[in-house]
Amino acid sequence: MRLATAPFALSPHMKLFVALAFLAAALVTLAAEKPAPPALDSETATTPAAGAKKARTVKILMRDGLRFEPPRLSLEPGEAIVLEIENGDSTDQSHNFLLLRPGTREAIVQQALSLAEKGPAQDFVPQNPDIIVSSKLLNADGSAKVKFTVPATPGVYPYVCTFPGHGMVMYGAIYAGVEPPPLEKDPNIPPTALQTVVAGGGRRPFTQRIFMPDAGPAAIAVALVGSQNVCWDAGQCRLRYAWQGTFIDASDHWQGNGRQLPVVPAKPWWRAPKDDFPLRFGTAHASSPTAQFLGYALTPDGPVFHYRAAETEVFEQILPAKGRPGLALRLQIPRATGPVFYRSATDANTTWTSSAGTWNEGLLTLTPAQAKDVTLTLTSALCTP
Ligand SMILES: [Cu+2]
Repeated sequence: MRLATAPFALSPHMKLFVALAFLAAALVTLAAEKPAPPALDSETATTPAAGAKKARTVKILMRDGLRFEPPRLSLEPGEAIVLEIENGDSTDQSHNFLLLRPGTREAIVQQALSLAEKGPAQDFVPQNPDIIVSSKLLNADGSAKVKFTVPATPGVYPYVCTFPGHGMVMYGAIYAGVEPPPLEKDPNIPPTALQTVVAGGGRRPFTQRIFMPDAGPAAIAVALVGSQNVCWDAGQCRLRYAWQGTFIDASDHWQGNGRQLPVVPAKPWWRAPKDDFPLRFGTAHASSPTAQFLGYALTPDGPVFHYRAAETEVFEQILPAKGRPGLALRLQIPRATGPVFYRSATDANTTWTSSAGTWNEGLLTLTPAQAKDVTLTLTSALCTP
């Protein structure tokens, strides 16, 4: 539609079309700004206005254990959304979906309960102007599309299932123009949500073999005790990067964008250089040895990686640095036959120290005796103890 170039050259037919388009756009806005009638049938709720920005499709799943997946979404205020809701609960439970005005979840859950025997006929959706949009009751494998416009007022808009008995645990939140807090500190999502979203459900230490961004296919993600997390590459037998805060988000349906890799929720504060295995045996300038991964053992402090490099057996454990901002890397090389060298990767923010050996411009030299058990400490100005 070339409105800008030919504003007065519209045929009567076209004028009607344009008028209808604006009316439709106004209705879409109204649906968001004014209380929408509850139990809007998804397919008939609203139609995207001609010329309006294409609605974004977002998926939400109902899962076993009375959970929404994802338990929270970040959307733009005023954004047009097509929400595809799917009941993927394998335990044959029925669920509905209601999007609410901020701070109204508990009251609406109570109101839905008070519907009593009238509940089923209205899909357990009460009459309440604080309901922005709702779906019908979805039986197992049922699905619905709900179209709505994210309210223009920034805020945290709860969503909930009001099927009797579900509302107190089965909920989540849309963050509209508001920065969400770290998942584990989010008061707007239920505690059960961490189990589906953060791998390990917030447990530390926690070790998971998983495809990771910026690592080979045999990556191992570790949530260390405390707040540090690392990606250790079992293909290359070395630490690849470290980040602080929430562990990986391994929910593959997050925001419905089909992302396969888990999300590392914070920018790594340290990254290993590309293609540089850090250990050398015998001479510092030997070429990079081939490393073979032999497995890992779990300890109460996290995994101990076991590999062989240049015929030398190495045990490596990554730990949080005690009382310092960063990591400790404990190396145990029981049978080195000559000096062992560690090529540290330093940048402007990081500092390496060690419990033994001598440093020379980022190169650590260890005698075979020192290499039996040495701890390197990597501290960074970019993280906190
Ligand atoms: Cu439910």
